Amino acid sequence: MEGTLTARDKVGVQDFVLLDAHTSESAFMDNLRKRFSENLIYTYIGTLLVSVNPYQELGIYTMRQMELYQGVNFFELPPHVYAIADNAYRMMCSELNNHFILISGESGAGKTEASKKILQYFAVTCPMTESLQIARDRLLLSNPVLEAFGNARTPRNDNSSRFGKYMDIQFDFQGVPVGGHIISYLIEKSRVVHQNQGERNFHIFYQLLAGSEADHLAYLGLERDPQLYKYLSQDHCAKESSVNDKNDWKTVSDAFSVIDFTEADLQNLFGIIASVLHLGNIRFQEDDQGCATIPDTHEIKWIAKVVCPLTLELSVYARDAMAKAVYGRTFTWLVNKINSSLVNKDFTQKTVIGLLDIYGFEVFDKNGFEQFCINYCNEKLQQLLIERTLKAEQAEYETEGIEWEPIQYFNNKIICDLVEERHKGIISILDEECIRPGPATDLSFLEKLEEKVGKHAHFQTRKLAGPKGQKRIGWMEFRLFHYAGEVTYCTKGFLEKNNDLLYRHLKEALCGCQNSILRECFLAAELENHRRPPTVGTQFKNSLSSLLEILISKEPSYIRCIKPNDRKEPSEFDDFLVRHQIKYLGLMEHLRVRRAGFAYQRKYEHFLQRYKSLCPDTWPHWPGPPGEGVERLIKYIGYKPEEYKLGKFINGFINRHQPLSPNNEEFLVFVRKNYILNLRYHIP
Ligand code: AOV
Ligand code: MG
Repeated sequence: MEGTLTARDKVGVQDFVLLDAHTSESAFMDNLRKRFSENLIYTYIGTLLVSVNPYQELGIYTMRQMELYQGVNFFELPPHVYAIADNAYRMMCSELNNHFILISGESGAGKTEASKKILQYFAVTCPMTESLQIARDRLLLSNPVLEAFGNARTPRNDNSSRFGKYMDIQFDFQGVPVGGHIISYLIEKSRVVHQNQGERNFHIFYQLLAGSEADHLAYLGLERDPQLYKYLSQDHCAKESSVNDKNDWKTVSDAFSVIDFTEADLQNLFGIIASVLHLGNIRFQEDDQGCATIPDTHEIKWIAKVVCPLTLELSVYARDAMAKAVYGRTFTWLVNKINSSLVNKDFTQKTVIGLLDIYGFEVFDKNGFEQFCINYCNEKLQQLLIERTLKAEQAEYETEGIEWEPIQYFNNKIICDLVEERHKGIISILDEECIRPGPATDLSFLEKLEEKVGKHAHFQTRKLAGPKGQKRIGWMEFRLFHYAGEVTYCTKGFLEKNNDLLYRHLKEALCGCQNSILRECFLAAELENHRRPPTVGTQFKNSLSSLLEILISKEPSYIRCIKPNDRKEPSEFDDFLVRHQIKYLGLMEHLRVRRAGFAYQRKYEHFLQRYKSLCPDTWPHWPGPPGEGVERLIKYIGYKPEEYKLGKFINGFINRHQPLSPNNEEFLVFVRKNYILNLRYHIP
């Protein structure tokens, strides 16, 4: 039929499951590209949402859109991040359980934007009482504050998250948002003292200089021009057109007043930010004995307002270590402070929706300890996704005795182990080098790696490089073959950053200083504790493992973000780049499992509760075991046998002779993939 394009030809299908049975990667790509060119950035794979960063405002996040998605069945409207949010919310309300929404994808793919849209959706659409409006506002306004202190420009993203963020939004039994809690993960504090080509320091420094009143700046001893500050002028890109520091300062200041920060808090907080800038401008000179002296004590005066006394023996290293420690701990203080304003003690029975927005996988020209941690974190989340979708789902069919043709996928557990395994993984090897007596260096660490994991299939160094023709690896470098691609890391700085030590006399100075925030951050007890604190790598590993525990106990929703091009350009769809992401995100495998599997799975009792009104036998109440009620219900609706499967009744048989027990939870109903689409028409 030449010349007549059907809607489907033009805009593709909104759920990849609806593509032809033997979908190839090219067909997948075609569908995504087609939709992207029509500004349709969202597509489902079943209930998973694939999102392509449009790099432009599309007008799809209006109040009207939010109202549209509210309480509507998942597949009835075009795919949207609001549908994911709404679905999680409805399920939480009806099943009274906890959920999380995991947003993943590489740096610049749109995770943070998605998480903000979700939070806004809840803020606007959830029921609200007057007394709880403040809780809602605080939840919303915690975002600009944390972004100011925790985000920065990188070559990949002008507003790149440099910390990981997990936020619980807490709801009461009526679905009213009543409070929240934020956990932050490893902020990249080295950025405070050093930025690579094309990067900036954290936004807050520029915002303060650009937006603050003249007399406030004078009070802090600061000038407006960021170029005057060593920590802000390393790459001459202090002025970044796409970031509006002056306006953002206004947003952040307004937010502070809502989140319960007092004048004194703010004075102390910006005293610290200013002192970090002054600290960076301290210059040292060598005297006759080879010791460092400070020729110009101008800056010291300003810092001494905060920290006193400073000795003259500071080296550049100590100076930078101090700036990093001060900033890092202040950030933690900030998160705690925000948390205390989000606490709501009036509600004990709460359910939550957790939002996870971390730093995405990243590869730069030079990759250090920070990229190593960030990419390891991404491996862990990919692992969680695999475990919970590809692996768990297939295993479940097996235990439920449902026929199944296994689908192969790459399991990145092997890379997680390479990094984190006890006594054997890279983090353990690094820790050993950090604590062993004798001279350990970044080079000796590399040699240990070669000795201990040199033969690992996902590891390489120059010495043990694989076949010829591969990209060069430098003398101080090692390469990891991550699930998302290869990254070459330079070991320079690994030991120091993992140790993260601060000279004792600096700590003493900070413990005794006037600034009450710093006094909270640097407790005197720390000076008396002579045990070595866990290294940064080990702390991060432990915090990720607790994060996974938090997530595993909740019902998941997934958003997979894709970056359409490397130039931050709208309407540009780089086939090579997108295809690579589809591959490593495992989207084809996910589609195969989804298609062969069952689109809709619910525990018997939940299914019955939801649909019992469709059948006179089960309405208003089914007296028998839920599994039998479900059987009766689907027979009545007229499902054909090939359109659904019921999970094993093993527990059912036992339960029939026993009082109802939590084991009833094990009953599962599997409904054939397209069926839930039809089912909705039956709903009265
Ligand atoms: P990220 O969170 O995934 O990267 P962001 O969410 O910060 O990426 O997105 C990067 C930029 O892309 C944003 O600043 C927006 O300009 C644009 N963008 C993303 N999503 C949308 C959207 N839905 N509509 C319009 N523009 C969008 V990182 O934090 O770097 O991993 O560490
Ligand atoms: Mg982000």
